[in-house]
Amino acid sequence: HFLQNVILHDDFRNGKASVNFIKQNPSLFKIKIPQDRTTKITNYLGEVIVNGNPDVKFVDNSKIFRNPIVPSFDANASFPKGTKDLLTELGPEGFSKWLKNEKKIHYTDTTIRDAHQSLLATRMRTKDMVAVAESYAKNHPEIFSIEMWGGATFDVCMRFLNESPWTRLRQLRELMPNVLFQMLLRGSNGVGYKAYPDNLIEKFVEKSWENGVDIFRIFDSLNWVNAMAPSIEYVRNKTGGLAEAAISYTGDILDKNNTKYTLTYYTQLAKDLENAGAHIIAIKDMAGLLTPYAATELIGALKDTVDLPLHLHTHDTSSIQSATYLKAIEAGVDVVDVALAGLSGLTSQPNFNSIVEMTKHHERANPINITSLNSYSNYWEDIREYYYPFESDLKAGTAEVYTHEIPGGQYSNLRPQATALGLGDRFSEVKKMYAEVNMLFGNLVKVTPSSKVVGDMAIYMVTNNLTTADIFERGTNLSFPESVVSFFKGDLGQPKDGFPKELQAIILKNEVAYTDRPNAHLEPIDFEVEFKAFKKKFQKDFSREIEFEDFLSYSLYPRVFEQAHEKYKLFGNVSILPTKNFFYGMKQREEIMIELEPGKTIIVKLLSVTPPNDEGKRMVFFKVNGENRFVEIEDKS
Ligand code: 3PY
Ligand code: ZN
Repeated sequence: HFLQNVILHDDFRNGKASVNFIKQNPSLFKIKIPQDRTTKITNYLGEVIVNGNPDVKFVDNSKIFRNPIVPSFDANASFPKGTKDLLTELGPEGFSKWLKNEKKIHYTDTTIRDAHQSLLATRMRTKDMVAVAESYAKNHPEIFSIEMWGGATFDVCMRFLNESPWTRLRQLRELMPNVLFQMLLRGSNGVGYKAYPDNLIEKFVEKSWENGVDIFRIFDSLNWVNAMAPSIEYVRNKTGGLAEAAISYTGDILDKNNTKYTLTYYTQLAKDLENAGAHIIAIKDMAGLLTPYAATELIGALKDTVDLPLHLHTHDTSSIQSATYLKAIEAGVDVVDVALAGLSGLTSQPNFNSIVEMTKHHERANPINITSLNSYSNYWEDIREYYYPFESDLKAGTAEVYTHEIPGGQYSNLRPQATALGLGDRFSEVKKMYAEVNMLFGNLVKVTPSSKVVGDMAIYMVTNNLTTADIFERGTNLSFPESVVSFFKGDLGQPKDGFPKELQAIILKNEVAYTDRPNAHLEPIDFEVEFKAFKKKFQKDFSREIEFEDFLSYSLYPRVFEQAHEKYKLFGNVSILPTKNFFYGMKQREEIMIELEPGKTIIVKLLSVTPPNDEGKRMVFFKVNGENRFVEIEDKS
């Protein structure tokens, strides 16, 4: 720091320092021990300024960002009563009955979970959600639920944003205490891509509830009830929340040639889920295949079969899914999933704002202040700009989805994935192969993680120029993607009608498949022993008391957690940075405010960046609260 004071002194910088420079400037010895957090955050900024954020593959320097406006609200007013208050009052069973008896259509807002998962590769940062949360909860307490957790958000949060998913949940809960929070749970796969020990899923459900989740949408990527039943039970036994069990929709019930996923198949599935203890039935149309007339049939039949409210989810990949909602609403669906306009459409959910307008004079209309709702869409439209590197670049809806059946969230990822593997020009082949692999694998329900297995195989086959015939002829000599082998072993559970036997033998070679629950092959976690070991390993680097929730993150994603932790040690809490600076660093002379903690804000200005020295290092000069500082960053270019 003495050196820092010398280098940053005006006389020294202007070449006016004489031999007496040090003697004449006793202030050089006034060394202020740097605030650890400030050092870390300037280290992060310096790193991104010099080397870029490794997650941002290209930077558009001409991009001009707008300033997102949070619609006004009364900070001193209490929160108007919403569905969360109703759940507390009625309990899960009573709430479920209330919902079923409601005449008006209800809305789940997916903007801060599935919408950005499906449009922006799940990169939405907590800060941008938190900024608008209280305003939204106060101005729109009539919203049925906010889907804000689970699915891919859990690991992406740690992996790419260096945030804790638990902190996101808690911060939002505090700012939105009146509206139900909803998460997506992949049944026995939790928020991961593989099976976990049952007692880990049980603890995860319990802690999710304690931290703020109310509705657990539970699905299984093969519609296997055995894989969903334990999670339904955990929600019922360990929480006061709602178990919403999902039937994942695939194929077309109106197609008479479709003998596998028929209307009867779905109604039976719904009945089984009701018997397993569900409070709500979700129809999870992850690829957006439920056509309007199919919705009339399906919703009608489900209402005749189960005594539970129905909650419809879709993706607008085809661009006609608002017609499906219209038909579903006419047929009596209770809740539909929508995204605020600015983050709706294409692979995301249908447009909330427009659906409200569409149903305005309908007998089931839910009166929502559309002018206000539009102002929230505008907020997200402006926020979205900051995430431009993660846009999938899909320009229009596609009717191909009915052929390839790729889920919305996967579809928007598949093109960048294919491009990264050098298959950019062969994306049509990848889509075609996806459909072919699906049939090769016996016509599957395709949703995370089974959809990933099909996608991996499709990419593998296109990359290696393999045909279906090749798989049967040369398969014993091929080494298949790990996810494919694991799937055929039974690691994701059992598909309807089992695995195609000949193919299974080719893929597994000498490995033995099993037919019971994959979780049955996993040792339960000894929480006491393992949490202790975890604390011992990580506590020293934590600036706060380590929590059981951290241990859950680690248990679900050990490597991701460790890598995030390494970054945390270097950079501290980067979730406090404005999104622009988190992704793109700072421009020269740019000045930003960073709130280190409530009431403690620092002002950081970027002064200059030196060319690399002999060791390839650059010095990045900042002014922090009026005081000069620099960090030394290795230029990796
Ligand atoms: C997820 O599992 O993340 C999904 O959104 C599946 O549709
Ligand atoms: Zn979805």
